[in-house]
Amino acid sequence: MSSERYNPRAAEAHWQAAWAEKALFECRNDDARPKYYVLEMFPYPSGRIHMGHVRNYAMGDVIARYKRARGFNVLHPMGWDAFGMPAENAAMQNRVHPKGWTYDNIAVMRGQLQSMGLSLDWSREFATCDVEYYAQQQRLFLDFMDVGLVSRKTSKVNWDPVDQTVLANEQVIDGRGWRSGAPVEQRELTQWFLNITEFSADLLDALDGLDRWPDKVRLMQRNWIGRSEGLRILFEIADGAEEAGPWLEVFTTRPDTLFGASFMAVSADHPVARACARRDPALAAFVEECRRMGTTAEAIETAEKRGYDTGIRVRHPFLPDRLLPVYVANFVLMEYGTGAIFGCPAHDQRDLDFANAYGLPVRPVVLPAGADAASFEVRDEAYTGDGLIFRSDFLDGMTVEEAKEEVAKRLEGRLVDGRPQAVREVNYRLRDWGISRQRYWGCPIPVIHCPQCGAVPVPRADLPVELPEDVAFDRPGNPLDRHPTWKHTPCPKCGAAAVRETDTMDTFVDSSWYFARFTAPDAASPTERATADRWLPVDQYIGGVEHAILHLLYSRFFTRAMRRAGHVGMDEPFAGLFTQGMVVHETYRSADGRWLGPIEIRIEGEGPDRRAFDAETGEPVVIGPIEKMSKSKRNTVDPSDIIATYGADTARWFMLSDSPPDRDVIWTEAGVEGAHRFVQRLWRMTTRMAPELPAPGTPRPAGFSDEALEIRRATHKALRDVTQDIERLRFNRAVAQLYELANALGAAQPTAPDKAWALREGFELLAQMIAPMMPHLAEGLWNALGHDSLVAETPWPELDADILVEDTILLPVQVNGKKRGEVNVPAAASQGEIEAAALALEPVQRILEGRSPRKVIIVPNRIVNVVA
Ligand code: ANZ
Ligand code: ZN
Repeated sequence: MSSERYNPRAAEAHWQAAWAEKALFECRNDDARPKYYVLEMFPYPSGRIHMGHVRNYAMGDVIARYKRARGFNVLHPMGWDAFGMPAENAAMQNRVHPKGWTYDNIAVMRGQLQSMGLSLDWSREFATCDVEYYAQQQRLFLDFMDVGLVSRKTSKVNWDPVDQTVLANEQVIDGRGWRSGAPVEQRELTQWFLNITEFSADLLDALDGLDRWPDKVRLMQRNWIGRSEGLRILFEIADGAEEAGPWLEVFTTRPDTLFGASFMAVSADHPVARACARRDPALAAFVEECRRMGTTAEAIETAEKRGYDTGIRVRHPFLPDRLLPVYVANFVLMEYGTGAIFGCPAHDQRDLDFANAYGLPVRPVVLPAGADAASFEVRDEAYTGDGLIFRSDFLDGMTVEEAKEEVAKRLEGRLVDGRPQAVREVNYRLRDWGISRQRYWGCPIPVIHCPQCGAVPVPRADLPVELPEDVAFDRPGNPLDRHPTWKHTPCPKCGAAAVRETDTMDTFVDSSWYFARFTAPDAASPTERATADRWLPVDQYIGGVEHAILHLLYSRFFTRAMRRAGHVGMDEPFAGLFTQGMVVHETYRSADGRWLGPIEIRIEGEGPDRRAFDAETGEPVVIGPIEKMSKSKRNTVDPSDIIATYGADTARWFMLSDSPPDRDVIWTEAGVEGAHRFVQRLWRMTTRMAPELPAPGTPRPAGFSDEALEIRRATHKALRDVTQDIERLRFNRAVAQLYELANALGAAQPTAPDKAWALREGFELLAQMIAPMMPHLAEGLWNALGHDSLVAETPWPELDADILVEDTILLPVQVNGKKRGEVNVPAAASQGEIEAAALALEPVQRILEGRSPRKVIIVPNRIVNVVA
């Protein structure tokens, strides 16, 4: 069989069966070896895996296989993030049940992942829509209630009047529902919240300790949590509505700009706005209009800044004669700070836009370095940079920081109506997490609403609250809500007729603790505490940067919440995080603007002469920019097609080879073919060479010729570098090293016994080192080299570092005047190192029998004399 072409299809199935038969990747919780938990973000069962999955899981599998070979007890599980809208959309469009649709998709995708030869522990697999999983999630919800992390509040939501559901901000596109296209309304709804803001400070501070996370992800989290240090200041109401009260309280992060204040603004929901609206119908209309506006950051940033003068005037704290007008403004949120601000147009863009629209004064008070105080002006662009304070009385000449402190100190020390006029305050932009969704295909919130007792938790003994299966999707809205029987149930407290909560949980809840569940997927409680504590945190988490904010933040919150409820003993779920780049591909468009897929076109020529044609009609096709693979642009390549044609190893190898793993990788046909040629070459080289090599386990020769040493050097240099590259997740560099080693081995011939031995070592190590990336081929090569064991259960090779020392000298070693051997030491080795190397020689140790030598005499560059 030796020089036949390698047949990946047959070989891959064969080795997958061999691994499965020995259950090599099932890991045990009671294994005493050190643990290593590697996890890739679990997929949504959309129907088929895409190239992004292949890349993600190929990387995780390199780590898993490598760590296993290094002697770790590796946990590498897989599951399904299986609740969510697409299943319901499919139900509405195709009249299939969300459950059937989901589990069918899972079956297809499981098969696809298995064809990749991933070293996954399938015995731990679950889907978040399994009753066993969401039952435990309901238990967690009740536990979180008990420890004070659940609340019920009204909040403004984006409401899609056609689909009759709440939309996340991302689902509102240009003010319309992403699915229905209907104009989105703002509604006040009572919803369930998880109190993530209890941990704002800790979630922020602990980012510093996550030193194996990318800086950019930590920065994104920091910005999302959005800590700001500021001051609450009371402004005296000098003139205006009685009902507004004597003081207006604002929150500011820039008290240094106080002398530049030219107006005040309050949110449409602020009590002052409500009070004034009662006597002013025009203001009431404006307030209504503001409420309809979206609450997204984008809506607020992009909307035209508008306001309404209430007629109220307040007094500047340091300038008793300056009275500032109070507006109701559409860019001030009630949910942040105090819902009221002072506006300093010169140094805040929103304030400037507003001031320019309403003819309010613009007074610069921060002077940029090098600017001229007499002529410095701000017109259309606010100056938000640093500088020295001017035109500000006692603050003049101070830095921004000094001025902030000075204003704080003076106002803190001034009592008004018996309280300080200002207090320092830290604010966070992070909001509590509203988890209610008016959807069917999610985890039911385990609560019953009783007319007498209010919201009553479902008793734990009555869990799970199971989703009913007989639901109809013929109308929009939540099928749970209009189910004839499901929601009716007696109150667990008083027995009165009551109704179930029909909202289900945000699917981000499902993915916030699955990594903990994998540690004991069959436990009768959310976790098995001791087991979870042994496995967590995940040592290496890998996924797309699109989850850098919400998923990771929610998981970090959940871990803290689970700790408070006694389910885990740590705060942070992921010790190491890696965010992989995307898989991108050229795009193709026909003359009439249709997108064409890579298999629908034919390429001719190369370089500047490269042209594309419609494979069917022969019409010319425009080659467009390289973009993220997406169905809409049809520039996707189906992993199953690639695996069927070239095998999983080729796909994995190519995914790992071309670009650094955190960058985008360009999928090209030529690249895949190149990878496949390498697979064939390795097979050919190894099977041809194997018969000429000494048997496995042949003792190492006493010495090596220069040529043999050269082979060994290439081998061990590759081992050293590949090991480091895998440890540092630089897979593309590891791949490059392996190409180089293959070239070196391919050029050598086993013309003498020492060279043949060195070649066996080289080919064996090559097979072992490609195993994390191309596990099937590696088994084939290992087998061709005469082993009946599996590479997947063979330890990582030992590095022979000595032979890598380029400038070495060979020193004879004598014991009591008789030559017993030689040591190969770096030319620059110290006396101590030479002595240690000499004493480590096997014949020397035999003579010493564990005693220390009486004396070691080293004649530099000549000889080592051991006196025993
Ligand atoms: C005066 C001022 C002058 C401000 C200046 C900024 C620049 P961060 O950093 O995000 O916390 N603000 C306060 N509460 C607000 C609310 N409810 N809605 C909208 N804006 C609000 O932002 C704090 C700044 O945002 C505050 O500092 C306040 O404007 C505004 F040159 O006060 B500042
Ligand atoms: Zn009751």
